[in-house]
Amino acid sequence: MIGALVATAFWAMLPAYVPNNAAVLAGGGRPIDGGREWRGARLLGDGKTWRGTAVGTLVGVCLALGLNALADPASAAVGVDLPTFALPAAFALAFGAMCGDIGASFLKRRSGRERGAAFPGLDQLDFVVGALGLAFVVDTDWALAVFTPRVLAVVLVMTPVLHVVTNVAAYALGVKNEPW
Ligand code: CTP
Ligand code: K
Ligand code: MG
Repeated sequence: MIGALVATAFWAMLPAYVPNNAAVLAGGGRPIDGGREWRGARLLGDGKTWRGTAVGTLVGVCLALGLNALADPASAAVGVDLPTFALPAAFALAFGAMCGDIGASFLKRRSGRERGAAFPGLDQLDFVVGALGLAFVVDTDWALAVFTPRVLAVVLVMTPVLHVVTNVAAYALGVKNEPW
C-alpha cells in the first residue's frame, strides 16, 4: 500500500524534480532580473538565469514525455497504475518547479540572504509548491486524480529527503556550490 503510494508520488513528481537539477548543470548567462535591485537587494540574484530556467523546463517536459513511453511496462513492473503526462501537465510540473524556486530566491533576497544562502524548509519545498500549484491550475482534473491526499502526503515527506540527498551528492561531486 505505502509502496504503491511512494511509486506513484515519485513517478508523478519526476518532471518536477529534474528541472532544478538540470538548471544547475545548464545555468549561467543573463540573470532573469537583469541585475536589477529592489529595496536594497537584488530582485532575484545571479543564480536565476534565463538559460537555466529554459533548459530546466525543457528537460522536465522531455522527461515527462519519456515517462509516457515507459508508463505501461513500468506499471506492470511495479504493479501500480502509474499516470501519464499530457503536455499541459508536463509543462506545469516542470515550469512550476522552476517558478517555485525563483519565488524562493525572491523571498531570500527580501530577507537579506545572499545568493546561495540556505533557507531551510523553503529550499526543500519551494519547487513542490510551484509545480503542484501550477499543475492544479493548468490541468485540474488530472492533478486531482493523481495527487490524492495520500499521494500528496507522501510527496511532502519524500521530497525534502530526496532534496537533501541529491544536493549533498551534487555538492560532493563538485557540481553544486553548496550542499543545499
Ligand atoms: N540556476 C539557473 N537558473 C535557475 C535556477 C538555477 O541558472 N532558474 C543555476 C544557477 O547557476 C544557480 C544554480 O543553478 O547558481 C543553483 O541553483 P540554486 O541553488 O537554486 O541557486 P543559488 O545560486 O543558490 O541562488 P539562490 O540563493 O537565489 O537560490
Ligand atoms: K534553490
Ligand atoms: Mg542554492
